[in-house]
Amino acid sequence: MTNGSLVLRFASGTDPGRRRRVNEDSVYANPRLLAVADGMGAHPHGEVASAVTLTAIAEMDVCLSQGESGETDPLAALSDACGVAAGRLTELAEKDRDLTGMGTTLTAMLWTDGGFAVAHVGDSRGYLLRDGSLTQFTHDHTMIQSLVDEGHLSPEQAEDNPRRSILIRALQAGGTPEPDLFTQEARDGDRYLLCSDGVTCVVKPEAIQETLSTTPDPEDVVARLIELANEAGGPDNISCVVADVVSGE
Ligand SMILES: [Mn+2]
Repeated sequence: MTNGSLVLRFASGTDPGRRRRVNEDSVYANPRLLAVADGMGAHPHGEVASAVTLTAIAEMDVCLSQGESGETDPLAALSDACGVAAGRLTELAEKDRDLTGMGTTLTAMLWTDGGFAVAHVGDSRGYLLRDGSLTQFTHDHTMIQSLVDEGHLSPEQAEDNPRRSILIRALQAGGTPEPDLFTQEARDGDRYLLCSDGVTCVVKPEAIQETLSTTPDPEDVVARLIELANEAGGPDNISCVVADVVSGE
C-alpha cells in the first residue's frame, strides 16, 4: 500500500436516493483502487452491470498487486479489465435475454508510482481538489457534453438539460469498451472525489468544492455529499469515493 512515501486515506459510500427503489450504482475502494460504476437506467439490471464490472476491475487489481498478472503496465491492466468486464456482460446477456443491452459507466483509479492510472467511460466523474481549487479531470461521454464541445450548447444550458444523462459511451453487453485511459499525477495533500451523476445532477460544483474544502475526514465528506444530494430531492442513486493523498508512515 505504500507508494513512495504517499498513501491513500479513503472512504466510500452509496445510497439509493429518494426516488429509486433499486440502487444500480456500485462502488469499490481499497488502498490501491478506487472505482465508481453507475448501471445504465435505460436498460434493465444496471445493478448487475455495475457489480460485474467492478468485480472484474477488483480481480485485476488483486492479480496485479500479487504479481500474478502477465501485465505490469497499470493502464494496460485497466484496459484489459474493461475488456474482461464487457465480455462477462455480453456472456450474461446471451444466457438471459432480460439482461440484453445492460451497461454501466466506469470511473476507476489505480494507485501506481506517484499517481493514478485512470480508466473512464460514461458520465460518472472524477474531481481533484488541489490547493483549494476543484478540477474535473474526467470528460462526460454524453450527448449533451458533445454538443457543448462542438459549441452548440453553453455549459449553462447543459446543466439543467433534461437529456443530460443520455450516454454516447458506456461499458455494455454486446459492445466493445472504449474507455478514456490516462495517468493523473498525485501530490501530498491532494483530495480526489469519484462520484456518480446522482451527486452531480443536483449538487453544484461550488457546493462540492466547499464540502471537499471544509470537511477534514473522507468519511464525513461522503456522508455530507449523500446528504446534500438527498436534500436536493435524491432523484438518482448516489455514490462517492473520496481519497486523500497523505504522507505514509
Ligand atoms: Mn446515475
